[in-house]
Amino acid sequence: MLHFDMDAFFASVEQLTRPTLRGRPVLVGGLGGRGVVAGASYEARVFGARSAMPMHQARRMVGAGAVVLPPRGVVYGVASRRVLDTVRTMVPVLEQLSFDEAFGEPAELVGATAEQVEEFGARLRRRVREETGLVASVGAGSGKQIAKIASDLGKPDGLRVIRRDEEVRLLDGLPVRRLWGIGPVAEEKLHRLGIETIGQLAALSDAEAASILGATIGPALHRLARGIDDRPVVERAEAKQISAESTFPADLTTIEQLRDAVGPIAEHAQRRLERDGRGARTVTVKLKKSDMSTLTRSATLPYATGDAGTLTATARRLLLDPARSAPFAFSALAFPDSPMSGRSRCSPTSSSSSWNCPTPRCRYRNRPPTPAAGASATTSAIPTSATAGYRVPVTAW
Ligand code: TTP
Ligand code: MG
Ligand code: MG
Repeated sequence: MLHFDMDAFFASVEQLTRPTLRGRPVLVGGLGGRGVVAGASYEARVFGARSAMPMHQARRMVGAGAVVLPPRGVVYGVASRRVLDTVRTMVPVLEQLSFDEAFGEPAELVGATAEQVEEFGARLRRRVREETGLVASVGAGSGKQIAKIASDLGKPDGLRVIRRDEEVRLLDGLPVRRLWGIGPVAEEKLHRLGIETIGQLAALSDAEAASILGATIGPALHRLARGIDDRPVVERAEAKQISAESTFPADLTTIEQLRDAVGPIAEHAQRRLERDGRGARTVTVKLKKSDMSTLTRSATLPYATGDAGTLTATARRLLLDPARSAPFAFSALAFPDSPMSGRSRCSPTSSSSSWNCPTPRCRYRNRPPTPAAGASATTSAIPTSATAGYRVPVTAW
């Protein structure tokens, strides 16, 4: 199994496209007061700057030489496709994990020696470098888990092949959290029992692992901990929709509150869109009323965009005034569609209060109620105690 992951992807694309930035500590991310670092060049990491760190902290660490840039999602998307296309010339079937990394199992490496795998990995890295100007680190091992750990160990600008006989020793010493599928909750459970390393988890019996981690995933994690990982490479369809939702502790009762509430939800979805290097054409706002019924409104832009201002403004235009309609309990915002894909299911027609969905059996087909009319129809179904306003939960999926 091979795994590649691009080195400092966002920052490297910036350095590639703006040559004066080469060799300099580049921080890509939010520039505002609460902005965080999306990507940091290795020159910036020397000072301790990392992804997900508050930008002001990273800036302070790097000092006056820091180059701080806003992310350019569309450019990273183009670079990502170029990298993937290049890798596919040598590894036709890829399982993409994010836009800068993927697994592959090239047929010509079945039964190969470690030296042959090393030669192949070096060739792959060279080709990516020549075709895209970007650096990929490559890892190889008997399964996905080990290959991903290997590419990490190879960084920066490296290649690491983990042989069968090194595998167990290497896995045993790593913290349990490094194991696929072990999140903070499982980690906490294991820590409470004094199980800190993958080796300690591997040493449990099957029954013990199942009782701690659950009968569904326990046995699978236990197998991974023992270095048994036969998961195949599976090409995935790209996610077509990026969404964010929010729940509020108290109902929202005014259009101003609702407009304010949409801001952070839209930004959250926009950041994820940007991380994927994509844009969206269709913006959907989903509102849940106090009676738990939902209302979905969409608008399709003439072009795909990743611009936060445009996406947020579009979402805000789709809102309904709670004063003129039934209160909402929940609100969600989705940016369906990758840049090139189709149109929304329900689009506002001439005005945002009148809809006519092109889909024949859609509930919004030929149904253009004004918000006020829609409101009166639904308000009657809401218990009086719940009509106070909106309560908006956030979930991301
Ligand atoms: P990573 O592959 O995790 O990181 P990286 O490519 O910057 O650095 P390296 O792999 O060499 O350690 O993520 C790829 C890109 O995803 C990264 O360049 C920026 C973006 N990203 C975020 O926006 N937020 C994050 O928290 C992380 C980890 C990455
Ligand atoms: Mg990377
Ligand atoms: Mg990555």
